[in-house]
Amino acid sequence: MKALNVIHAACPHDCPDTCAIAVTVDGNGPERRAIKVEGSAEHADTAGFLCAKVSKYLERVYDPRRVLYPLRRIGQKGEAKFARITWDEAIADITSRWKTLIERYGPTCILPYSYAGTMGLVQGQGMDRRFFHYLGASQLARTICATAGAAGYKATIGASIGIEARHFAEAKLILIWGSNPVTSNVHLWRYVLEAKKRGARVVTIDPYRTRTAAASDEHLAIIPGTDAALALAMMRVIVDAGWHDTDYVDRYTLGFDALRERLESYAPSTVAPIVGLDEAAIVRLAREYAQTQPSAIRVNYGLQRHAGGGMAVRAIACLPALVGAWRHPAGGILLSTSGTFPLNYAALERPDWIPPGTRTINMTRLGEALTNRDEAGRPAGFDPPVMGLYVYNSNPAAIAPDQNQVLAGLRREDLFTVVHEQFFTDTTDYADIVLPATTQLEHMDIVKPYGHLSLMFNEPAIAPLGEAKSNSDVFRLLAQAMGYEEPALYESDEQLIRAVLDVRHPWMEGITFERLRAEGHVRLNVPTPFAPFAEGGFFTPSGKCEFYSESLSRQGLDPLPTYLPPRENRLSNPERAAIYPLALISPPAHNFLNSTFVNQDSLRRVEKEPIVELHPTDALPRGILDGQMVRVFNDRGEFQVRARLSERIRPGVAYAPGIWWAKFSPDGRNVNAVTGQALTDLGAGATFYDALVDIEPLERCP
Ligand SMILES: Nc1nc2c(c(=O)[nH]1)N[C@H]1C(S)=C(S)[C@@H](COP(=O)(O)OP(=O)(O)OC[C@H]3O[C@@H](n4cnc5c(=O)[nH]c(N)nc54)[C@H](O)[C@@H]3O)O[C@H]1N2
Ligand SMILES: Nc1nc2c(c(=O)[nH]1)N[C@H]1C(S)=C(S)[C@@H](COP(=O)(O)OP(=O)(O)OC[C@H]3O[C@@H](n4cnc5c(=O)[nH]c(N)nc54)[C@H](O)[C@@H]3O)O[C@H]1N2
Ligand code: SF4
Ligand SMILES: [Mo]
Repeated sequence: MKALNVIHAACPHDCPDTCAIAVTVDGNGPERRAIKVEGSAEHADTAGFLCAKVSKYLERVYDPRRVLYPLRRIGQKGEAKFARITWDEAIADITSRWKTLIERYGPTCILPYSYAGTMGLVQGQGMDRRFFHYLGASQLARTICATAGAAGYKATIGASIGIEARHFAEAKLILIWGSNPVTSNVHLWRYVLEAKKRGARVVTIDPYRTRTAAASDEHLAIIPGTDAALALAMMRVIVDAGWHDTDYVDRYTLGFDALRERLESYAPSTVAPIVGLDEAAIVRLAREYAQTQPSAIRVNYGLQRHAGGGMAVRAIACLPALVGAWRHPAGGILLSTSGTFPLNYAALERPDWIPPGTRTINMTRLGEALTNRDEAGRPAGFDPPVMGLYVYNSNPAAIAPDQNQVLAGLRREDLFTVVHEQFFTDTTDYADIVLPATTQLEHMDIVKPYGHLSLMFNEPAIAPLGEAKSNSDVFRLLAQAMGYEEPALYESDEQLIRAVLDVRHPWMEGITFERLRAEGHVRLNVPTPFAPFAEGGFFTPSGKCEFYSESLSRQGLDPLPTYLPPRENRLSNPERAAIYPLALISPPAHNFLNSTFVNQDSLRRVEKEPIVELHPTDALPRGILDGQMVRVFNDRGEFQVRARLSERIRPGVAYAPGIWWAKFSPDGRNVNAVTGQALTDLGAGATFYDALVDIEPLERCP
């Protein structure tokens, strides 16, 4: 008799959908194997299907090329030559090196580097935080993805709370703004299709004709980084025509008169050449937005990765309050649902252990931190220098901007680098010690989504493969070898989950460890239907939607929404554009998840190879033919890819989907060789898509 069982898992990846996964296992104990993963039909938002990537998760789990044992470097940094060692040796090596470094430089010479390899609260921000807080390591500002928009949204709405995904199905007009849900949020797209079936119109605002744009009723190909100007021009049209909801504005917003004055500078005729759209298209969009209810905006990350990314989200987030869209559950805006979960992060992470005055290093500027040089090559003043780097849940050699500087830092002989990984990535190539990590099927966790409203439980389905250990297990071993006696550093994964759930809040009532484990997923007790701001109640200091923000003003920032142009753009920086005329964007490839899955053969075969798409009018004068190898370059670096000519991209913009591993790229570099470390206006976020380049053929055609 076979012992087939179905286990509740949750997708760990950095994707808003956080799917409920049903894992079928065969057998028991260490021999138990996972034989099938499926989307759970019981979870309303997962709706019984997984994306193309995670449907193949078992290939990842059982890939023979996984890191399965601890290893020590025996070659040069970057060579990826290692010898197997035991866990005891690895832990002793790491902690003895750290103790020596701490004695000489103090604990902040150690820098943890992690992002969203797993979004689980235990494995992503649990024991790791406790351990490094206790040790007194440098704090890492985790800015690589979402902080610009989060800050802009917070200044306006007060917290990352918005329309519940399922209500998109009832909207009559949907604006998909700087987002590509067919690729990056496919379970939301299902609701958009449902709305379309019921007659809704869908408009996508994106410089590139993505799968989403192509499936929309209208596509507005905006110039990258100019979205705030478009939103402000829409507001100008709406207010001039008196189409705003004066009752909603009077009761639930702050600063309308100041906003109206600000809009003086954003006439559609002024904005049209900035955003690269016809004046008539702007007016039409504004009219349609004001006159169609309920209207839902899906704003996402594409438009944040520019100098003014925070203000762009802030300007767009003003729109629903102006027209009173929030009155209906299907009206308003959705950036992220993460602020809807009232969890006890202080109990989970123990920020009270951070020694006062500990410095914070911005993860987007890793190159600068590791080389102790700024972008211009001047001393950057990190004192003490970063001497120990511990990487987990991230692949900075591939994903961090200004790759050449990052790699120069990782190559430093005197930098002691530990990388805890599932696979031999671009980053493990530079490690002194590589540690084997478990996958989601091998450890326990709960996952808080940012696209829906259920907490998700992940039961370990199988025993760890080889000698793999979970992040939390490794930190317990490190704590022991460091000689730490604090009992909270040894709590179990279950205790960590109980700690984060320990809150008194009506939305969390009855959501216990036992219930999550038994049911696999539990929706927050928010009112149904969820219309969070139908009668105001914003989470800002004033309780209103803040067109005018006193808190931004106190930080010396513009209190009103404004357009801050990209740093690298034809109009804002004509000198640079004369040398590097093309604006390069590098959004996610359909079959990868950031740099995860690039090494999975079945998925890489679909993506084939790294490419850059450019418009024929940009390709022809450069002598670039379809299919030819080209060099994409600026003063930060260069990478080689195959050119694809296409009218999907607007002229003047180039599109290089990511994030390829350097080792699968023709010249050992990827798109981040040309991106920069400059930060966004709000939230100190990354500006990956604010990068001017030029492109030339590698070999001229005869
Ligand atoms: N398949 C897949 N899914 C993913 C990921 C993945 O790598 N692959 N990554 C996950 C992660 S970490 C994230 S953060 C999200 C990202 O998911 P999205 O928010 O969808 O982010 P991007 O794809 O970066 O950008 C969305 C779109 O914005 C466009 N864009 C670029 N610049 C601008 C601009 O200035 N204005 C406007 N209006 N549009 C612009 C891009 O062309 C792109 O099509 O997806 C998650 N889901
Ligand atoms: N040019 C360009 N660069 C970008 C972006 C872009 O759009 N364009 N997008 C940016 C964005 S939005 C993001 S979010 C970042 C993403 O950057 P990262 O968060 O670094 O994401 P991944 O590339 O997916 O790498 C995650 C790594 O964690 C590992 N991992 C998974 N689970 C575990 C675990 O349990 N334990 C340990 N120890 N390791 C684990 C995986 O094997 C994988 O190698 O990249 C950014 N970089
Ligand atoms: S990556 Fe996103 S869509 Fe795919 S299974 Fe995970 S949560 Fe679902
Ligand atoms: Mo991200």
